[in-house]
Amino acid sequence: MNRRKFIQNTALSGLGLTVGASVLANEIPLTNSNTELNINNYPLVIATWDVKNATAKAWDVLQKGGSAMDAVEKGCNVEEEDPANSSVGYGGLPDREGKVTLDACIMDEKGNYGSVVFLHNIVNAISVARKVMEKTPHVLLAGKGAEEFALSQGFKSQNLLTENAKKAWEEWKVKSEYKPIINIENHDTIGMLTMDKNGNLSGGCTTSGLAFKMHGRVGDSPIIGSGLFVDNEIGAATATGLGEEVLKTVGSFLVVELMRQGKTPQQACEEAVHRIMKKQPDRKDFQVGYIAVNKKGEIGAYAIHPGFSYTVYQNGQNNNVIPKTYFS
Ligand code: SD4
Repeated sequence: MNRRKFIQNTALSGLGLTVGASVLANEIPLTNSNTELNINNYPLVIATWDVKNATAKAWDVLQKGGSAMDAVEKGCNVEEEDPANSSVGYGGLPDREGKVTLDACIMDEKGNYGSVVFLHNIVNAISVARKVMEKTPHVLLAGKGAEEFALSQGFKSQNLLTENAKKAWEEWKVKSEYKPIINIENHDTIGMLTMDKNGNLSGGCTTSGLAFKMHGRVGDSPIIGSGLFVDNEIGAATATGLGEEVLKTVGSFLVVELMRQGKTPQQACEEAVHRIMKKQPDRKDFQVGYIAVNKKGEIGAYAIHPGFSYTVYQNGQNNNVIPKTYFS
């Protein structure tokens, strides 16, 4: 879905937001069959937003026999390097001081996790997160330390602020109002889940975070259990949208745990959104979207508002899909 479509969708959603008719999760019967493998469903790649180039790259890695971990890293790199994506890597919109700061994490089928937060000057934050996972005794590096570690691993230092992003920041500074607009200003964070030909899962999430955030702000995307969670016995989930709300409900972990209890990926994503909305049913000014996959290679997705989409590459087809939403 392109930017204009988002603007249209947001305008439409502003005309009449009503609570969607989806069934409350506690009324959904448990299925208990989420852990059986179904070879017809994988390999597969699923990612937040319309990121067909990224899912195609990940699919290509899987087709060549690559691991789910390699696929997720290479797929996410595509968006990090694309200056047209204003929520990720090079070309990401800066914070209110004009600095582009990146958050990313990665998780493999063994439950290993690596993360970087508040990283400056390095395009491929997800690859640095993988190095943290593989080469250090830690799981999360922040700021200057993360940058120094990246440089020690051979990553190049680069100014991430493009002319377009600088211009957007200068325009924003005129009013300096922090009102992230649903689906427009802060979309395209890439959360990607991959399942290789053996049915093993990995996931990654990479972002420049919310545009014009406070300097030092870190969102959900690099935090295990919030922006991403992978449990190779059960499934995986990832999030996009207002990170503060995902963090408060440990959203991705919640989705995976709900699948462990027998819910389908779709039911689990819906329940995780309902947990957020239950505490603030009348608040309509923010977006959160989840995508999930279970061990059978079944997928689910759900968001608060229309305007969210995800991309799935499965059975040789790369499709952008619009999921159900809480508000219609
Ligand atoms: C954050 N969740 O930093 C991210 C933003 C996002 O699409 O998902 N944008 O809060």
